[in-house]
Amino acid sequence: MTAAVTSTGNSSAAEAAGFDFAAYLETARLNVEAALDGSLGPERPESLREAMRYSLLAGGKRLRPILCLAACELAGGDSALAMPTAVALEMIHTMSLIHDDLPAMDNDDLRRGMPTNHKVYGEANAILAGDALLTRAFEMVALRSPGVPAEQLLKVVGELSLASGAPGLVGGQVVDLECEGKDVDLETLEYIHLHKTGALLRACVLTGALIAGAPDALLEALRTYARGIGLAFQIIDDILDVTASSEVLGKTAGKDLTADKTTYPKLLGLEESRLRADALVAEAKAALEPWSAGGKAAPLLALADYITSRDR
Ligand code: GRG
Repeated sequence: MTAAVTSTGNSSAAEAAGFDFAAYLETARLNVEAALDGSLGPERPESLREAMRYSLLAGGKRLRPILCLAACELAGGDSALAMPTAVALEMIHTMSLIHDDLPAMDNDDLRRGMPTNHKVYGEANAILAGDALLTRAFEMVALRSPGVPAEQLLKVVGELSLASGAPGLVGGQVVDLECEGKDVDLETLEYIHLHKTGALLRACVLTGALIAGAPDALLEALRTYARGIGLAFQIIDDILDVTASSEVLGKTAGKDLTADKTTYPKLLGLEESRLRADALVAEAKAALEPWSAGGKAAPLLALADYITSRDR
């Protein structure tokens, strides 16, 4: 289920200091899976609930909710209080995957090792299941986050809105679609990925930290961290698209080439792309250095390494 966490490269430093990242990741993932499983209530009609659950419980690395929980812990908070927000983040992510796969967008038929939502439930139902997941995400925060002060929840709602809408995923997706088949420079590519991929990863760490009442300086450090891991994540995604199989990825490999998309390997070559991803992860980790005392940052540091060492 999880990618090969035993080959997490630089996280061996954290492991040497007594932090077992593989165990951390697996425990967090199981907790997230349980929370996701219990997150959908009496949605009606049943056909809508089924389509929502199909994609939400289809697996995936659960990186976004785990980042949220880890940031909450780093800021000294109780990660149980952040779980509804962690679930909300995975709902937004899942929704974006459902819509991304639609014929009007990337037109894909494989996701998380299973037929895409619209292949199973039809296009209209897939659009609506995505819409319902997106709105349910906000319900999770606003109405199903006991124990978190309203002022903090309001900030969380703000971050989720920024990450989802025109300033985030939607904006990035529009530019991405507009650029298909065109020559794209590195600056535009970075814009697309900071919005399509980076914005939600930033919301993950910021919301987790906000729930813990983190000071501004830590929020700023987390923004820098998120920028680094967001871009690195996408560079690795681009690399895996050309080097990994559909079977391992659980989605169609080689898609970027078919769709005539500009990618980091296309602009920089594979070797240079990997070096860039490594440098971005190093920048991300450096931002957390002042907050690393007592090993509190170990999960986020190891998660940054995991992003570049993952195989899917
Ligand atoms: C959010 C309102 C709203 C609309 C969505 C379709 C769309 C607009 C945006 C596309 C966003 C998108 C699909 C970006 C790609 C991000 C990415 C690299 C996804 C893969 O993430 P992984 O590898 O996947 O974490 P798993 O399956 O492991 O969760």
